[in-house]
Amino acid sequence: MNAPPPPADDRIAVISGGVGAARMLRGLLAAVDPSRLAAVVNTGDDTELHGLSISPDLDTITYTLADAIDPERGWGLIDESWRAMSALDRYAAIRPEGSRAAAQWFNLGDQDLATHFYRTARLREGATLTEVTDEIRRAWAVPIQLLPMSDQRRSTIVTVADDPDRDDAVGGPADVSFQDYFVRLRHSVPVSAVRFDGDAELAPTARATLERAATIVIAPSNPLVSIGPLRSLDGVDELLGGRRDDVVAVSPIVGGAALKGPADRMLVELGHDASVVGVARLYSDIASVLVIDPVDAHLADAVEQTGMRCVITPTVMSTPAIARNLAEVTLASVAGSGEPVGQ
Ligand code: FO1
Repeated sequence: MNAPPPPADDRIAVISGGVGAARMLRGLLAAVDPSRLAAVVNTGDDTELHGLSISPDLDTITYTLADAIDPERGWGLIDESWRAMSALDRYAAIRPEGSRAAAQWFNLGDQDLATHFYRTARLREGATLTEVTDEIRRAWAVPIQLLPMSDQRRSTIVTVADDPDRDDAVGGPADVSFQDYFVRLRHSVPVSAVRFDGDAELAPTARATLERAATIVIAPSNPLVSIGPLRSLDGVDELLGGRRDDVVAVSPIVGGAALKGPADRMLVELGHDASVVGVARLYSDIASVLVIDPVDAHLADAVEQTGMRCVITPTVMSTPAIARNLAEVTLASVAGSGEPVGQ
């Protein structure tokens, strides 16, 4: 017999990718007390370069909530310098053929490197990614809980039509890591499949948070490669499906386009609709509400035909006031939100 579900607390768990989720979290921070917020963050994008453990989505959220993000790029630190990257020129010039040392396609700023040094050293000392993430959060005085989805590696692998840089010069489909697809290939090559590799489980703190939080928000992140890795972990879809009435998703697609990144193209290439209806079909088993932008209001009936309730409010977070309104409307749309929003 299954154990009875643990009692809900008053927290809000936010299932998060990178940039879109970070902006949504900023809106939520303006709307509710920070002690109520916990982000469960994608680590499928994590990579290892120069021997360093890099967690881009965790860092994007940390730097955004610390007001230290570069606002133009949406990743990395503001007022960054790139001297270490430039110094790799010397070694790139003598690197033997076939060596991947001194890689320069993934830009690590001088100050950002300190985060990767710390994370790598602590993981090597035996700390879990959940512990290290909390330490980095404290160092940046981020006031909400940040939880990696897993303490083990679950890597997003993208099958691309061709990888022009690969060694064998044969051409044709190739499996590459998410950062190879996103940064090295500038997400400009067609994708024919996405899978998630690695024996990983939902981290215990992330699990307890998803089980107990009063409300679960799926942030406006790429449903396939930012939310998909968490959903690929054992038991997650069952957990969310069992709490469907408390789960609300915000569409990352507005007017048929992704606000950032390749989500729109990727949805089409992988056989989905690049529209709020396509997003609703992906989420209807695990969430009861989809929040969409007014430009998509004409698709509200089609969204509701998937079995989700549709809520319409501006979702393009171009100002703090819009982000806060989106947070408030999102929370008010689901039963479990409990108390009225506001501090
Ligand atoms: N994105 C890029 O487009 N180019 C980069 O060189 C790059 C470096 C980088 C370094 C650290 C970091 O935390 C993020 C970085 N990103 C870069 C962003 C990252 O690839 C994406 O934001 C996510 O993985 C997609 O959510």
